[in-house]
Amino acid sequence: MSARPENYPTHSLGHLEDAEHGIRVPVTQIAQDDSPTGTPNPPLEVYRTAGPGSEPEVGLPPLRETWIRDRGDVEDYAGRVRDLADDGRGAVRRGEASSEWRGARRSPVRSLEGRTVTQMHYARRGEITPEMRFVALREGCDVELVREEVAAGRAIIPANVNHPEAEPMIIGRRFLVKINANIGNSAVTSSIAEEVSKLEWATRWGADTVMDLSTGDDIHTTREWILRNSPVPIGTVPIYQALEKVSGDANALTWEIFRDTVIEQAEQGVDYMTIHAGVLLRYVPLTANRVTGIVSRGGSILAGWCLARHRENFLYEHYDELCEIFARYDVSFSLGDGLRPGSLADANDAAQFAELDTLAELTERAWEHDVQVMVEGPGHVPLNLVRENVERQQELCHGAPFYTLGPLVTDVAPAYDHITSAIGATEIARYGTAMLCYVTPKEHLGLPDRDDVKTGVITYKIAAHAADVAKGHPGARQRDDALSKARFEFRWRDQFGLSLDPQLAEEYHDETLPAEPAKTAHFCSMCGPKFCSMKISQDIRDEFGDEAAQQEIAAAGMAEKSREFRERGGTVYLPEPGVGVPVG
Ligand code: IRN
Ligand code: FE2
Repeated sequence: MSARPENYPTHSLGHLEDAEHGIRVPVTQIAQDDSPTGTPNPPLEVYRTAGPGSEPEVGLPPLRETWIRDRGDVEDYAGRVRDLADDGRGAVRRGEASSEWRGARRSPVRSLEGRTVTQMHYARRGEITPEMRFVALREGCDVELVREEVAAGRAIIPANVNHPEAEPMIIGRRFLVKINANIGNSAVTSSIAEEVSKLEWATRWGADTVMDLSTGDDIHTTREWILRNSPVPIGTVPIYQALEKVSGDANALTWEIFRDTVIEQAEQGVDYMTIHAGVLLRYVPLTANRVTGIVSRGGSILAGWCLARHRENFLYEHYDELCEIFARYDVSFSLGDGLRPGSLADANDAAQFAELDTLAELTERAWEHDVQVMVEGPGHVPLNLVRENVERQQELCHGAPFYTLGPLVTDVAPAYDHITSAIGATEIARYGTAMLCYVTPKEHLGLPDRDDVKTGVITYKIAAHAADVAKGHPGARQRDDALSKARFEFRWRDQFGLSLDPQLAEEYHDETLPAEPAKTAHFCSMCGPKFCSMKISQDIRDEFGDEAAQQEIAAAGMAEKSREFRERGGTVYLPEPGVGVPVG
């Protein structure tokens, strides 16, 4: 097992421990130097999703396997994965042949007939699972809060029983804001190993979940490799694979083909699936006068299907069956926003909000099956209309987690849409969105490469974190405060180490001040030694002593000003000399 390289020399792998229940949560420990005064600065422990590292062909250790089996409500069975491999349905067979899988081949599990194995089900029965303990430790909160929020549907822990490798993660407004990175969205990719390396790359920079949007030939095998190597929950949009199975002919799609695809993916361990069941036949005409029509891929496939057959969306019609399948594996719904606006002009329109009404109905129907749900949201929305989106969703869907794609707050900046969307993402998360789907600089233009993935993830980490701070989330500002202190004390290396992208911060610094002593210099290249505000502030502090002494000086200064004020007659508006008496 190769250990995952850490981001920076001051970073190391640490653990939060719940010894009583045998649960260990990995964290990144960031070491810090002492302050110039000699005061030690304790290492900072920060949230980490990169997992322990794996060899792609072997996969990660199945962390949750015993937790799942000890509950005694799942069974092994042959499963469709094997059936499919035997019946020669293209993708699977080709995939099986091209992979050299050396890890343990597990047969899939599912719940015993009639049993529900969702985290929501246990939570509602008052049971605390190891998964709940894990996320509580990770979030630094009481496990009872986790159980309550999951039971009420206000948070989800996407945790398919066939994805034992995953470290449990919670999505809900009472918890840290999460971010998702999409990988693998082209038919012309890249080897499977490359997809795994994209996954590692995304989690290394802090993705909390990853969606595999692969559409290529080896779709099944690619997903298998991703799942076996993923320490974070994996999401998919099964309609994409279903469409592949009918060679891209949307009219040929049927419920049966879709259902089989869902089961196939559930057996592999997909933790949440985007289901565009809210695109109803009668809503499609509402998009006719839009500037950008239907921009959701899944949404347009289903709208096309509904129109061609003039029938109701089969996902809506068979929704309860879908719930029953999800309940047996603990797959979470990510209710797709197939009618989300694709431009500022279309934001908050009738089509979007009609679909949201249906997503609210579907949320409650899933809850009747104890199936976990989050609801997807836009898109493109002007800043002044962003807040309404999350408030409306939260009200209609009774607090079910909102998961939004940005939104972009302007359409004028292709190549910078990670920024236009991070502005909307920060705003929407601040008012309660639980997870943000990242947008990369290539949005609307092309496929993201490694650099774009990194830029997208870090941009979204910033949005999520800024929202956590604005929400007053307990402890959210710790890292900011530590970094600010390091900056003020000219502990350059700590400043880099505490930042989201230590290497780049260091690189930028070194561009102008490459010499090693500059890392301890009490100034930076922006203002130089003479004009550094931090340096001047420190000099002031040195001259006037500690905080108490400064307060005394400040108090004396204030008293003096107050005396002056009274002596001048005690009016707030003072006439300029020689101008005369003010009139009003
Ligand atoms: C998130 C919120 N709204 C949409 N998303 C994501 O967009 C969704 O989860 C998926 O990863 C991606 C593409 O979805 P469509 O275009 O098929 O709806
Ligand atoms: Fe867009």
